[in-house]
Amino acid sequence: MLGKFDIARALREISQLMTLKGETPFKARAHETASRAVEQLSEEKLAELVDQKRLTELDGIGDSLAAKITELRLTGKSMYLEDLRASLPQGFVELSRVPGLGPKKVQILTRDLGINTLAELEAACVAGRLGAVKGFGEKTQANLLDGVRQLRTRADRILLVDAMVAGEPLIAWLRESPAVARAELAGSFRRWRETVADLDIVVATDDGHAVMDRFAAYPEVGAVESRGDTKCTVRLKSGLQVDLRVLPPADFWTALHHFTGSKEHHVRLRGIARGLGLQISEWGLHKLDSDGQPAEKLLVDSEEALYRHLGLQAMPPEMRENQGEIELAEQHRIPTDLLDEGDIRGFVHCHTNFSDGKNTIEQMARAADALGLQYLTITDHSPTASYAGGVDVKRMRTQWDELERVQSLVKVRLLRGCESDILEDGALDYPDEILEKLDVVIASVHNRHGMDSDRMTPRLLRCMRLPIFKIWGHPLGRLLNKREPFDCRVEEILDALAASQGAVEINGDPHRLDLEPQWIRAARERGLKFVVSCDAHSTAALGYTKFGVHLARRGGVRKGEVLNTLSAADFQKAVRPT
Ligand code: DGT
Ligand code: CA
Ligand code: CA
Ligand code: ZN
Repeated sequence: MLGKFDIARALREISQLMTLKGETPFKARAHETASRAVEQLSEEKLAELVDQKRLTELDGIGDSLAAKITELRLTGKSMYLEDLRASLPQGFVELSRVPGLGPKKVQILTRDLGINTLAELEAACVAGRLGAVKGFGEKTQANLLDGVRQLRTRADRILLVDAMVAGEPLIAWLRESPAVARAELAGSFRRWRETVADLDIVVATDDGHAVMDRFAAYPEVGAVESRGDTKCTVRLKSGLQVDLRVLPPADFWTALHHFTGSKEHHVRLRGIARGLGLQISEWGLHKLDSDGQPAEKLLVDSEEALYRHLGLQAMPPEMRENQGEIELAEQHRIPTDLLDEGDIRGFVHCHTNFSDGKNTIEQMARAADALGLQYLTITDHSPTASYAGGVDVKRMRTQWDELERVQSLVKVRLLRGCESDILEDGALDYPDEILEKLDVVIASVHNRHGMDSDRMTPRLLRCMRLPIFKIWGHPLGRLLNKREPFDCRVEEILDALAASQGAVEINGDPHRLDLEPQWIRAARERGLKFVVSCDAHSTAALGYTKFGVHLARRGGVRKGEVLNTLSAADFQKAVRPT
């Protein structure tokens, strides 16, 4: 007899296969909706509805869906699903996930080249065998090869923002259990890494088994992969793995610290501990006796306490990568005024429906008001970014009128800005007389990312040296899991910017998170100032600022180094020096 999660999963698979086969979207959606309805029932309620043939009382479940659910419940399978699976070539589902490869094309590849797996598709692309098939040019072949490789890296690590969407409700679910004294997400997630391989959760409890039962019963869990006395690993339906450790409350802080990592940071600390006759592990901090065996256990009731025992200054998780922070901690030079979410007073990089944003200036302004920020800089795209509806000079003037109108309605100070393309030769995309009338100029590369360093470096150098204050927007142009940072001599460009007038953007869009910490540190060494931005294309995306703040913290950025922690008046002066 199948439980509700297995039934829900089968219904979801039916929905997915229907979509792939090109059936009417309505039918696929009905199965998806039914799968959610089943998931939300208690097991008892499900049994009752099946027994009493009352499933059709549920919203959206008609006779045919009720029959499928009953069949799944009673026999463990669905003939409909089996037929559906059999009607699709082997490997069909996997291959359909490749961007640019629709159901029709998959069928052709399977029929003409016998391709059934991603690996076979990759090999065929590399060997140039697709060219022989009608409808598959050389360009398609190159794109599909890219697609396969993307799919592979994407499967490896997911974006932090997606991990958050998966992890936060799960933590909330655990905290609802009376057995849980404390639950926290650890690992790369807690260190705010831009991508994570899996989620790690640490729970303090006196009843580990109750916590693991609760964990395994989480509705999004697809399978329990392993379960022991202190550790349980599950895979969510999305494919994401989650590791849970349960410990007695007294060991919580050393365990949280251990599973926060990074491993490299932790290995260094263990070495330092040994030098002091101590041993740290997930199970606590112990003094070693004369035989080198753990003896007395020291009290650790916070992460600060752990660092204190080791003679080190504490630091937040974002910095724990063994990239110089241990040396700083030894010298007590970890900044005590690291940038905080609450320090940000203005949004600097925001798009509206004048270019490719979803919302109007007024909606963006009201949202900024609601969030209590002091200023909002509207920075739509410039004309060369035609794909993004770049704003020409005439419309720029219309925008200024609109800014004036909206300003009379809102509290937040509205500033005029632009995100100007850095053209191929390094020039900006507006005439000087327009640039001079703007409060804020962000200069970003949006095309020709593939230039080699010998062409990209001079392009950027020329732009950074322009005698106007510019903010270097999403500096290296990376898109996480999609596009690598472009190739250029970063230090040289930072030198040029430091010698001119300008600041560096730390872009908080979770698909970008650009600049990386190593380059943030390089910019700081040159005394450069930053703006931490959300690069919002909607009111909801104003919230991306927090990702920027934590990225900045990974690079050790202090509040005083960030221009948009200033008041509106001081910010305006800083970005428009006279
Ligand atoms: P990820 O999952 O690749 O995004 O990165 P992490 O850092 O979350 O790595 P993960 O999940 O393998 O392990 C979580 C933490 O557990 C890690 O940051 C430190 C700790 N840890 C795991 N394995 C080891 C180990 O072999 N030695 C030490 N010292 N710590 C470990
Ligand atoms: Ca992890
Ligand atoms: Ca893990
Ligand atoms: Zn941009």
